[in-house]
Amino acid sequence: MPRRISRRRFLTETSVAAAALPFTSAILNATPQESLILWYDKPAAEWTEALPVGNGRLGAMVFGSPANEQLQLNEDTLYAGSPYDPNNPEALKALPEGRRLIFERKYKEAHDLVGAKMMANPIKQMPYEPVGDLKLSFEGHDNITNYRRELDLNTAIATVSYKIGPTTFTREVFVSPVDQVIAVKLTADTPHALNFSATFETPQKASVSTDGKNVFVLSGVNGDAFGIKGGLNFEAIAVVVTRGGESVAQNQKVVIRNADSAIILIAIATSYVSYKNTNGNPRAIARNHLVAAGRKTFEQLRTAHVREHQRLFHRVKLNLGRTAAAELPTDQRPAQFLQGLDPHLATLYFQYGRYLLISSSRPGTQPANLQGIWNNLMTPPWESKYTININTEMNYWPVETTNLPECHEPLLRMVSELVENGSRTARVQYGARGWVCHHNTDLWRQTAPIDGPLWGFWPTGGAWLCTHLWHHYEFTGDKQFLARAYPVMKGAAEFFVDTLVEEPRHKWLVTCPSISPENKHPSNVAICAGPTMDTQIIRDLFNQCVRSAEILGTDKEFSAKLTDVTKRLPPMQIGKAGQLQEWLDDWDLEAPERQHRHVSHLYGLFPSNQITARGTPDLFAAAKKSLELRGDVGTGWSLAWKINLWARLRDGDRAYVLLQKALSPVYAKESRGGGGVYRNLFDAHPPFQIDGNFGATSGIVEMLLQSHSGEIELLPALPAALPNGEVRGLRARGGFEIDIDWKNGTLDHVTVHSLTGTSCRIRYRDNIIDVKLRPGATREIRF
Ligand code: FUC
Repeated sequence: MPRRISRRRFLTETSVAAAALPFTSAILNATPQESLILWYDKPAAEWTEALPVGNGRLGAMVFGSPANEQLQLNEDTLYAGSPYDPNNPEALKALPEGRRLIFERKYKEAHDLVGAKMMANPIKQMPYEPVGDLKLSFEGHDNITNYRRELDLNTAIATVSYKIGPTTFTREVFVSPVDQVIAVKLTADTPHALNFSATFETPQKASVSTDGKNVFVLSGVNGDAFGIKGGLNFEAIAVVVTRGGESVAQNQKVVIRNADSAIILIAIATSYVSYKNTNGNPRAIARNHLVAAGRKTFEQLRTAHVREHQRLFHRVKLNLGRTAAAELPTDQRPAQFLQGLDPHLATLYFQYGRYLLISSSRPGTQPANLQGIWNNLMTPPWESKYTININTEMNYWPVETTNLPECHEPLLRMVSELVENGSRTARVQYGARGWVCHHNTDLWRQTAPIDGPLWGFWPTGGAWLCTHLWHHYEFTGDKQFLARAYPVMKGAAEFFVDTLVEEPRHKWLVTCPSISPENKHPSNVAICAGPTMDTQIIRDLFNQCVRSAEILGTDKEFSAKLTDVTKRLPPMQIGKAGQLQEWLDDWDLEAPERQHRHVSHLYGLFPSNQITARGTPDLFAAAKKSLELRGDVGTGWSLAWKINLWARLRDGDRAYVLLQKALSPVYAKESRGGGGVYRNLFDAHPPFQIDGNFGATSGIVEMLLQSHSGEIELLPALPAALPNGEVRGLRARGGFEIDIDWKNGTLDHVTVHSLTGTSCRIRYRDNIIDVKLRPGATREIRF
């Protein structure tokens, strides 16, 4: 069980640390509640200004307009389409020819062949779709004063308040993970002052009806997409309960007159049962949730919601100092951060990442997709699905380190769900055993190569996802979990045992055809053999299989096979500029887009541990050279990856420069695009993509704590801009929780708490301490 961090202890220590900080008075006045709020003095004018709430399954974006409130609604299984089979039987026939062309270096011909014969049909996967909007209209709420809207990360509640004359109107919104409803409370502090109408609107094929005088219902079917017919029904039901006043149904609306307060509970469900079953009964599910929630008072719903949120959220505390800038409306703070005046924005952004993960990925839900669970468009960018050549993995980079292992469950479950369709793709398209997933998947767990050869002909996506199974074990030590995960990892490995082929020059075993994600080599196509990232991922997968089999006491023969194959994988190579080669050939300097956003070959440095300062110094220097050549430009997630990479390269100041870029306001006139944040601190690719939020949260951890090289290293990349601070409750591999306090750029002390681990080695700079601990025990250490 994770340790509860006592608030008293944290606050006491905060006050102590504050004495060393330049911003003493501000810190001493701060309470945790005040310090983790996004707030604004205007309603959201655009979707990326609205505030996200969610329980992993249901999401809402709260706009906060006084006269016309809008809650844009999502349910995480509402994708277009229905179970489908996109595998292309032509592919197997074309495979030998494709390989021959690549090994003869006829890359353009190979690209054309792969494009014509080997891609999925349809060539796109299904988009994630919105449910619609809850619309509340308040006549006469135009001349308002004292406007404020906020999202409190400590309670996961969005609030709007304003005054009309002497009356204060408030709205509170949360999405309960306990009771599975979106709950809205509207109040006015003058009796009978609350008048509004409520209804649903939607871009879906759907109808709105009322039921009695206080219920309204949205019933619809999902969309068709790319030739695949929709096969899901969905239903959203809202019930309005008023205190004082009355409610009547009128033209698909519920109208509330002269109430003191009103509560709206919304339940939403689809007929999705699994990736191959759409026979659920959304009406029954939604009604059951509403009936059960309706038995509780609003206070009871709220208390249970807050308690469950805080159970996860409060496991980690971070204090990087606080200045007066932290009191500004949130959208004014990025500009201050860029000037070095608002270190607390880094804390808020770090905790926002944790908040967004808790709100978009909980046990039993779908994993967080490209937009988490928040999407208002029927045709969202990249279908708002799962791009697994970086984006989905990045979503889960902070999940173990920031003490949210439960939130990993949706992704880990998705990996096991990919096995069935992935085995079909392996068999049909490659004639291979095991399973494979290319660079994307969707609700229907499709695995075939999509989009086109430049993006999609990449067989290593499923293998990368498998490394998350191993990481979950590394952090938790949960052997029962490993026993369930191992067959999934083994199946992914089997695919490569069957499909790796000998390249002609060195006789190394390589993937072919493949790509180094989305980056063209000098032939102006991406198709190639054995890109460095593939080999790194396969080496991880094979090693992790061998270690798992050892731990589980199974599969000696298969492990021996994997060990043999591993010896024949290409080594990582250093090219003519001293860089880590992205491809088998030393093409990096001649590649058409040398500053490409994907830094795939640096997978070996982060998230993997194949390249480390002490273990592989030459490769470490080469990886640094590669990152220098790539430059600091990039999309939101690219900047976030580079924060983690510079932290692994032990350059905290460069990591901090990347964090500043990641936090530049894209809404400011001078912004030139290429990463940044929107007003609601959603990451901008642009457009909005949530991976950058999660990647930055992970990057901040990597500045403070790393545990990938067999030891727990404290403050390995502390930026000069963050000389004083404290963090509580980060997790390290081996089953430990770590608290770190630092002053004037130097470690003050560390507290190690064992969850499951019994011994660890702790490093601070060149000092090492070996620690032995019983599970459950805590030790404070000064170096
Ligand atoms: C990959 C990236 C794009 C984008 C998309 C969702 O294809 O190259 O930049 O993030 O995924």
